[in-house]
Amino acid sequence: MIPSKLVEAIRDAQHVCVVTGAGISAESGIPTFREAQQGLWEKHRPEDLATPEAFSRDPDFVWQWYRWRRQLVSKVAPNAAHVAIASLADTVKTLTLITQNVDGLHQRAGSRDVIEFHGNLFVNRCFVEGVIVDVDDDIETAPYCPACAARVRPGVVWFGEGIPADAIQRSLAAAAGCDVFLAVGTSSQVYPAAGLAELAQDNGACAAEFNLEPTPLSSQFDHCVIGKAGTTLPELVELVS
Ligand code: BJW
Repeated sequence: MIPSKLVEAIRDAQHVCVVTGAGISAESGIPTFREAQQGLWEKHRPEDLATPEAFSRDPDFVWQWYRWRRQLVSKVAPNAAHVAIASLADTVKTLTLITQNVDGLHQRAGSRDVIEFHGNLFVNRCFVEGVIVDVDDDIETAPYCPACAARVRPGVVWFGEGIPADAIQRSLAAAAGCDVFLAVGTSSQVYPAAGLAELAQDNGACAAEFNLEPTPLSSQFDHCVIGKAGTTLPELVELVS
């Protein structure tokens, strides 16, 4: 059930800011972070793989996890929730889309100018210098940087690493300047992304959460819509249009 006050707020909004997390890609067949992982990875906590320390310790093991995820993402398609956000952007005056996901599914659904808060699975960087490198990434072991021979890592943001400067600046500005803030399919446990909703509310925005279940921040949102994003977001877009 979509609250009518939320529909009205979106209709009246000059600027809607949307932050998405792994839950929006779940209906495409991509496992979320804090759900049980599949097969080889089920014994490993993603938090233990998504760190520079884990890569330093065993680059090939971490590389194989990301290679498995690249292969998985390549086989799936955007779902109704990704499509709904792309069409919401055509309905409202300004929409800023910030995604914590690294899978590129928003872009494949037609969203433009997506802010990739935690990087992109299909970009590779030198582990030492951080520069983007063009390497064959469909191999079992972490490649070597063509310039300095350090190992090559996925171009994503791991725990303890800073958010890309352009992404954080644009996201802070969008959250502080929007009238409506939507958090979709995120457990709201990872910062600074989870703090954007509070920033938006502190600056007067109406904030709503779309999730399968309540999160640690649910009580702080103005509205919580429980359900699958692939169902609730198309409903929202239909009501707003
Ligand atoms: C559905 C659904 C359906 C399912 N429909 N819903 C403040 C307080 C405390 C700690 C910190 C703090 N500030 C920073 C920290 C430390 C840390 C942090 O947050 N730790 C917490 C865990 C406590 N943050 C960082 O380290 C960040 N860096 C930083 O702060 O740097 C400072 C710095 C500055 C300058 C120099 C150096 C440093 C970086 C965080 C990076 C996170 N990286 C990862 C991996 C990315 C690469 C990869 O993909 O492998 O990002 S971890 C992982 O978590 C990934 C995700 O983007 C992120 C968020 O997860 P998400 O998307 O919320 O997924 P889930 O699985 O948790 O939730 C899915 C949700 O969907 C669930 O709620 C389901 O119910 C729901 N769902 N199906 C709707 N169909």
